[in-house]
Formats: sequence, C-alpha cells, structure tokens
Amino acid sequence: MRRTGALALLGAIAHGSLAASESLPRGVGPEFAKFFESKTTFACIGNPSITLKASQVNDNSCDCPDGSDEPGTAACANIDPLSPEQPLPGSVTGTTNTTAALPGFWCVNAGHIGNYLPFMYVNDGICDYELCCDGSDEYAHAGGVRCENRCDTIGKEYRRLEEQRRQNKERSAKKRRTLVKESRELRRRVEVKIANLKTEVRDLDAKKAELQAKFEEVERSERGKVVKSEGQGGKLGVLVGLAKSRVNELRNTLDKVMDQRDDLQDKVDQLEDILTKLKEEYNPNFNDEGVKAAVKAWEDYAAGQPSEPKGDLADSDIMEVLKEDSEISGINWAEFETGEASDVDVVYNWEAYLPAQVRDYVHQKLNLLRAWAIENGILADNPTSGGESRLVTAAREALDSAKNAHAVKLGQLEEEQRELEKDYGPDDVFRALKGKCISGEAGEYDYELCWFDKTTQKSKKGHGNTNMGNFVRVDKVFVDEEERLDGKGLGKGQRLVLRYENGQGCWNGPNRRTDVYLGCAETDEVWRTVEAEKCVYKMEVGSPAACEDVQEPGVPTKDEL
Ligand code: MAN
Repeated sequence: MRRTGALALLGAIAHGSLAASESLPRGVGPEFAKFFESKTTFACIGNPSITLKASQVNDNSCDCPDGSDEPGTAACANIDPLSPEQPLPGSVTGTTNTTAALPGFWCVNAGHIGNYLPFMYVNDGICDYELCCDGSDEYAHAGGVRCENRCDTIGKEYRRLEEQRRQNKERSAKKRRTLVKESRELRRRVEVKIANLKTEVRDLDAKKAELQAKFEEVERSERGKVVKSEGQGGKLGVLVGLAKSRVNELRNTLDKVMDQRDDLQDKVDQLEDILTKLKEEYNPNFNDEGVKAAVKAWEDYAAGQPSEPKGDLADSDIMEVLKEDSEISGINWAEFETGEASDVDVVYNWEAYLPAQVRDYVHQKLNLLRAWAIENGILADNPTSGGESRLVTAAREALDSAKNAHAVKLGQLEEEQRELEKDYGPDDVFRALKGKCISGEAGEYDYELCWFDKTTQKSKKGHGNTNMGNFVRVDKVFVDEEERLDGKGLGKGQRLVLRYENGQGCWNGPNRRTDVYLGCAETDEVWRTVEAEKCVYKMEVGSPAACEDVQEPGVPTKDEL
C-alpha cells in the first residue's frame, strides 16, 4: 500500500456510495454513466465528434484526446492530472497538458465509499486499499497480485472513526456555544458599563460647565474687591481688620505693663519692709545723723501714703480687658467681618429693591461692567494671586475636582469602548477566553499563549522568559495540511490565525512575533510550537472557539431571526 499527499487529497473528494451499474464498463464513475450507455458506439466526452466502436472502450489503447475511452485501464494515465508530469512519446496529444475528461478509475467500494484512483495505479501490482478497498484496481492480477475485498472491515472502522469524529465535533460545538454565550454576557456587561459611564460623563460634563460658569461669575465679582488685611469686606472690612489688630496690640502691651507693675510693686514692698525694720530697730541714743534723717524721711513718706489702695482701676477690670475678644466678651469682630460687601457692592446696594428676575439680569450686567472696568484699569483688581478670596478658591477647587472626575470617567469610557470594538473573532467567541493562558512544551522551552494578550517563551533551564509578541489582530489563512490520526492538526481549509507582534528584539534581527494557527478541538491546547524562521514562531493550537459555527438543533439561525 502506498499513499502520497495527492492521493490523500483524492480520498478527500470521495463520492457517495453510488455504485456504477453492472452493465457499465469497468472504472466508470456514476456521474459519467450516461456517456457509456450505447452498446455499439462511444463518443469521446470532450471531443464528441470523435466516435469509436464500443469495443474500443477499455481496450488498453488511448484513442480519445481526453482519455475518456479508457476509464478502466492505465492506458491514458499520461493525461491523468493526478499522474506525475511525463510527456510520453506515445501520448495522443504529445503533451500532458491535455485536460482529462475522467477524474480517475472508479472503485465501487461496496460496503464503504466509492472513490476515484489515479489511472497510473490501475494494475500496477499494488493494492491501494486506502482508495480502493474492494481491490478492483488490480483486476488483471499483474505480477500475480490478488487484492482481496476489504471494504467490510475498512468501512466499519471508517464508520467508527467517523462517528467518533462526529461526536467530538458535537461536543466541541457545544463548548463553542457555551463560549459564545459567555462572550455575549461579557459583551452585555461592557455595554451596561459603557451606558453607565456615558451617563456619568454627561452628568459630570454638565456639572463641569455649571462650576465653570460659577467660578467665572465668582471670580468676576471678587475681582472688584479691595484687598484686605484680614480678608473680609470692603473699606469697612479694612477698618475692622486694622482695629482688631490694633486692639490686640494694645492688649498685649497692657499685659506686659501689668507684669512690670507687679514686679515693681514687689520691689517697693521689699524696700518698705527694710525701712520699717530700720525705723523699729535703730538706736536713737547713737547719734548718727544719716540714720536719723533716713528714719525721718521714711516716717514722712509713710504718713503721706493712703491707707487703702486707689480703687479707680481694679485688677479685675484689667483682667477683663485682657480677656480675648469673643462672642461673649469684649468685641465680637465676626459680626463686622461676615459682610462680603465690596466698595462697589455698597454703591449698588439698590439692586436689592429690584424684582428678583430684573435683579439677576441687572446683577449680571453689573458684574460684566465691573469686569470690563477692571480689565480697562478703571477699577482696582486683586493685585496678587495670594489675595484670591476663599470664595474664588473654593469655586476653583470645585471646578478642578469636577474636571478631574470628568477626565477619569472619560478615560474609563474610552477604554471600555475600545474593548467593545475589539475584534474577538466570529460571534465574538474569543471574548470569553481573554485573560486565560495555556502552554505546551517544545525542546528546551515551554511556550505560553495568553489569549488576546501575549505569547511567551519560557526557558526550562531557568534562563528567564522571552516575549514572543503582543496580540494585534485576527486573520484568516487557507491551510492545507494532512489530517492527523489524533485529530490535533489544522487539516485543510480556512483557519483563524491570531497575530502576535512586536515581541522582544531578536539578537541582530527583528522583534519576535508569533502566528497562532487555530484548529477545532474539544479543549484549549497548544498542540505544537516551532520556530519557523529565526524569531518567527508558529503555534498550532486547538480550541472549541475555533470550531465551526454549528447550530444547535432547534435553534433558529441568524438569518432566520
Ligand atoms: C533565544 C530564543 C530562540 C531565538 C534566539 C535568537 O535563544 O529566543 O528562540 O532563536 O534567542 O537569538
């Protein structure tokens, strides 16, 4: 038995189990039966003007230019497109470019699946059971070869494997449907998040505009105010501020004077004690003129002192004055400070007498006028930014925090929108896999695939990890690879390819990149990884997400919805 890629391909175009009628010449496939109905003549299929005798069919001589007169022999194998190129000297056309009318020798394969075999394998002494399980291709027993009919066994095994494949496919499709459902839910959540963020951004936008207007308004109205020592009011405010600091100054001075007075009083008391003692203890018989004069002066001083201390400034009164001003003692400065009126506000106090709607309008106009006057140097502006009123600061801070909140929310909204628009493959199916990773080993490395994120080469010897690319897009590529017995292969057809690019730079070369080819499988698995060329990696990966979109029985298709 032998087979090549070309033969396997032929196997893939197996026809239904239609068997050619008994009366047909050997090797005629069911779809060509009509050309061989006549018992007397045969017209070449591609050149009907060339008519042959019925006996010339399968007479082992290639008479028709398209080879249609030899469906059951290898006589026209030279024009068989499945035969190797071989301009045979004996060929009718002299070239192998002639289009053959028949696809090959038809093996009926009763009990299995009828199939075409390349003409060059007819009677070549080899049993080609893969294509011709009934052994009819070796009918002439060339070299004594006899090919028994094995269609029963082969057909049975084929059907078993087919059933297994069908069940695998069904299980994989079911898993895919689950993934699609999960993806749909994830998408819905992102959509809800976006809707909420949009509302929040809209609200913050309005708030921002409102605070912007408020800030401008406050700033304008504050700009006309005179700068004050304690930060309040107009001229009155300035006066209050000055008075307050003056009073505090005097109170501090008084406090110090009181301390000095007490010190001096202590000294006076000490001296008086000394002189009293002198007067009482000196010896009058001792004729000391200096002592006598001092005692006399002390007696005169003591006689001139009042018996009670002067009562017009009691210590308690002074202590009262020294108490700090507050709502309950001294001056309540706050009462004078709360008025925010500026000089100009005082002038325009008459606004209060206007009806509310007119007042707002007039107030606005006056504010504009004030701002204009400031801008044109007619009214004084706050000279330094340090002089900004608390009102303006508060308005500015409120505006800044609204601006920040707005920018943060807008950033989140844009990120979610990008996430929603990202291509997650057909039916959005890969959305459910995002953030998950799988890996498989090859040689000295483990290769990791993180869905829609990055691919990584991990050294088994602990030499560290290498980024093999970051996800960029999903592509579709036609592949043609031999089916594998374990099913872990890409097979033939359009396959999804995830492109990962801009990985770690390759020494003396480009950045690493990975093409992740996806095949249908029941579980996510890295089948194999190869370095196709330096720093360009090819991963073959199985996943239910890559399976065909097989509809659940009873579930309406998209078109039916
Ligand atoms: C490392 C690995 C290889 C790669 C070379 C390039 O050894 O990433 O896959 O080919 O670097 O220098």
